[in-house]
Amino acid sequence: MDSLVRFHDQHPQEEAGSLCEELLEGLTATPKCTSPKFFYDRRGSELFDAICEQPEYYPTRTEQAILRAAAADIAEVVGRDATLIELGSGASRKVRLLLEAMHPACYLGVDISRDFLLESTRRLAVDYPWLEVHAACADFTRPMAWPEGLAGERPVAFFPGSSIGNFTPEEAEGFLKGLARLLPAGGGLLVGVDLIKDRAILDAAYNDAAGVTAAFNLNLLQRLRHEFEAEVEPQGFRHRAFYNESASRIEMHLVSLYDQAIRVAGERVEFDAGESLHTESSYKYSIAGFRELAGRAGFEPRAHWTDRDSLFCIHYLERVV
Ligand code: AVI
Repeated sequence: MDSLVRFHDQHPQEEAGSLCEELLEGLTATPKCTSPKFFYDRRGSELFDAICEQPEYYPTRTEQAILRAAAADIAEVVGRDATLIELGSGASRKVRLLLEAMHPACYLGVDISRDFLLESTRRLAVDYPWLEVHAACADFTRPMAWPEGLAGERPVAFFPGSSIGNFTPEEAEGFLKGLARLLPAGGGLLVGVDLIKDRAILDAAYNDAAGVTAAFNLNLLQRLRHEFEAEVEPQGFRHRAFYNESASRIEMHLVSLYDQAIRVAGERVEFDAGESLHTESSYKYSIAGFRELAGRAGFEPRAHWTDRDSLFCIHYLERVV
């Protein structure tokens, strides 16, 4: 085993069959939809990283700038010696901006992608030799328990990137309620949330000029071909993303360019010309709106940090019992 990282394997059993069922359920629904989780095969994850580098896609660099500028302040509010738990830790890049200032008793990275998780937590352990590093391979969107043997008494979850925006508000509330159950009174949540703003900024962020977001969206069809025996021509679809103001969300769609039938896992799925497959929603919140949602889930707002242009917000919420 690894001497630098304590690894906890909580990965659910192979679920290819149920993934396929879930996919077909969405493809045969009206209107057609798929969960954003289907974006993230290897290529999809690379394309998402590339999206974060696009000049129009402000969330990543804005959140990083807030973390950099507010790290000392955040540490003061959150306190030292917490058990810092990063949900969907991926490359564990953003948490680096907090570690020195927060000096947690231990760090736990939680991610579903085992190899990626091990690689990035190992790097963290090398770069921060004073830090006790744990890694849990788990699907944190499902009920889970913190692994045994974590140092520190006050768990603080870190959920950056506005990933919470890819849940519907009802799902987000359910997710936060589940998280609240895992936190004792005084435990906390540091969460990055994209703010409601001028639609031109939002529309541009999801329609970058280099076409990376379009490639990310269309890559879903390639994944269906490789992993779900789909017969589908990606050239038969186009990327569409727009801000739906009444629902406070960006919607991403793949729009069929003509009448066509595709096949997924042996099932025939028909598209009319112009019909769309809704592939992702990215909800945006006001500061007050997100606080209300978190309040319904058992959290109380303690502090928040935003950028000068009010593009993005990091909330610190405490578990109240
Ligand atoms: C991962 N998530 C927060 C991104 C977002 O902005 O909703 C995914 C994304 N989709 C298109 N661009 C980025």
